[in-house]
Amino acid sequence: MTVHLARRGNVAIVTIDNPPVNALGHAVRRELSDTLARIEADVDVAAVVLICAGRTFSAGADVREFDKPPAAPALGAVLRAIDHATKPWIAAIQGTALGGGLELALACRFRIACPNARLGLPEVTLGLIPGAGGTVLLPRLIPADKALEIIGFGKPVNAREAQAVGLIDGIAEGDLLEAAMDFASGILVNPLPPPAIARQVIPESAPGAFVAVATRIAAKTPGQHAPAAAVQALRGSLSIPPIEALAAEAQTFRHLKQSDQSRALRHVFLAERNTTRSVRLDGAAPNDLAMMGVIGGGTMGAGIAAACLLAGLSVVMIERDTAAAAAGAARVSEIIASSEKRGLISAKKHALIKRAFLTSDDYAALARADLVIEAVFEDMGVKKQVFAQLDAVTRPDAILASNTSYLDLNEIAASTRNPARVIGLHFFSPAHVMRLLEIVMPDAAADRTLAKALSLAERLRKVPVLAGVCDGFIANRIMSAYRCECEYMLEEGALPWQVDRAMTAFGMPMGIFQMQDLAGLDISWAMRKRQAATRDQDARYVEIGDRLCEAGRLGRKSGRGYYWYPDGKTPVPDPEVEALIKQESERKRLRRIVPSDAAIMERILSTMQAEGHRILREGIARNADDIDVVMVNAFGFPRWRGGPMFMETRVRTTDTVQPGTDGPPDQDQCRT
Ligand code: T1G
Repeated sequence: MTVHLARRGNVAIVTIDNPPVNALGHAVRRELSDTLARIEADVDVAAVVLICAGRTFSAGADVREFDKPPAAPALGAVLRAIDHATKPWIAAIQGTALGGGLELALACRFRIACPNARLGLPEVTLGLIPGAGGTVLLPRLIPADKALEIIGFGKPVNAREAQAVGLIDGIAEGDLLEAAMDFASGILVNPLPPPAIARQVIPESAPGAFVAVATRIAAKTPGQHAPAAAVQALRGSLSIPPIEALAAEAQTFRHLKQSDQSRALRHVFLAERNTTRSVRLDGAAPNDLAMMGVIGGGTMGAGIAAACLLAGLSVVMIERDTAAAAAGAARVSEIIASSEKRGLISAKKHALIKRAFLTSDDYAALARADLVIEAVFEDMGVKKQVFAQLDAVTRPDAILASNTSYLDLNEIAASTRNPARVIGLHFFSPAHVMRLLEIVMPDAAADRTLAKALSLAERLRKVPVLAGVCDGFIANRIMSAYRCECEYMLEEGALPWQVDRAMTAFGMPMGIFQMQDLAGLDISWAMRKRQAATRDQDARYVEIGDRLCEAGRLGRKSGRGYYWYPDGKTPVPDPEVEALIKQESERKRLRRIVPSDAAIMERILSTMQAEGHRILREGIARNADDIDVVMVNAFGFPRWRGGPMFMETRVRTTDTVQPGTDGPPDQDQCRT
């Protein structure tokens, strides 16, 4: 049973109990429908309280059912029956009421929520629009522009915001069920309002407000079908009878559900939740970590320390001297202050964080740490020295982690007294924001070590992806491969701004050359110079980056790189770079042919896919879905395209770049 019925006086209590998030799967829909019929037939029932068991109200339709044949009753049918119930239903909301879960609450005559509840219609994040009446009922409860804001952006609102716009009828302080029972007894003495479906739509809250929201939605979601469809559905439901609007909504929903973009978004949603499904290990629970050590207070170390502090962990940050420790502490304090300023934490939480944070230049301060992460200079010698000191001062059961982005973790582990407790935790900058965490597994790492790392990932609400030890693990290795392919394209006829334009038109947040200018060209230049002696002289090697650095063009920080930055931040195509690139083509006797944007993206995609297959063959990634999760979360590969591996196997439509099938030959020299 997933739906339970109880009675208290003349109030029926309907409880949905379908862990973990009370998704409205087939069993729930069927039992809810049966329960509604029983209540309608029961003359002793005057009102109904609908509540969910566990930590949250319903999170909506069951995402795992979308690719199965529809099973009656459809959610819309169940909700329309509740709309027309002769006894008023009161939705009592805790946690989140999302998607079909909120639509279920909208079908109820009243809604009350806990103070920390969140309510939303996030269907556009799955490439859909609400499919059970959300676009029809919501603008009959709140102003049309507010309804469009919620549906078009897919972002939940909190209980107070919901009450302010009229989405809920009250906030339940204290026990939710008791508050709902009190609310029920209160409504029975007054005339009932009509169900939302029978009300008139509420006009926009100010002239032009609806169009303003629609304009923002279009600007924020270029290339995406669902947000545009949401605007159209809302606009329609304001001007046609609800029955027609429901039919139009259902038709649009069915169409979107079959679309490549929705299948891609649902793929990423589930893939992000499956990265560690079969890796669940005993030996560590999320509350098994209390004190963290962070070695290094630079950008990465400060970001990691801030992420841990914001997750409620205490942190000891070690730097080489008091001045560096103070600078690191200042970086952390700036991040935490910004979090409070943006309303992400309260002043009280900020004060607690301050008390949980210690900086020192003495490793002895790490004596009680449960897990220590080093984020020092990317040099094997420096890292071995750090681990030697950690060996000497940390508890024997403490986990030692490196944030290295490419050094050999097996070599680092082997330099310690107990390699079983060493692991890689590769954060992406800014570490307190980026959700991806590559958990890099040295050969000797014990299960307990991995369990602790997974526990930290869960505590930090990161998306953990397991990676084997290799140069660049998964993310940076694939990025190096397609960066190299883009440099080939420069020699063969493309220009940086054309490649970057093709990438952003595809949906990437930034082109590869603008990204390199942002990171600084000198870092990889120094690495290439270090590796020059061992480089395979017969392999293709692009010298454009070297020429740029030799000319003092080190990227945005020097005002010039692949681009010119006249104002210090806006990239402008630079004729000098064009001339330099053409000289390189001429020196290599390469005839320049300007490629199309589609050809550029096809080469980039096929390079990502070819490197992804190598990574799978070498066992560096556990499956192709993990690679998609990495590319979406590390480099902003557009979620609505699913990831390079998804595109290769499951997308065959004209509106996307047709990925090549045979990737480029091995290009080891490119990974520098
Ligand atoms: N269906 C099935 N499983 C779901 C689910 C869903 N809607 N939402 C979450 N899960 C599973 C998830 O896979 C994981 O499983 C577990 O619950 C915990 O999730 C008709 C058609 C609710 C805010 O888009 O936003 O309704 O790994 O790790 O971080 O118009 O899950 O434990 O086996 O994310 O605490 C609209 C999606 C659907 C909400 C909880 N609803 N879910 O976050 O836990 S379309 C959504 C979330 C729809 C209607 C349309 C989050 C959460 P496992 P989690 P969390």
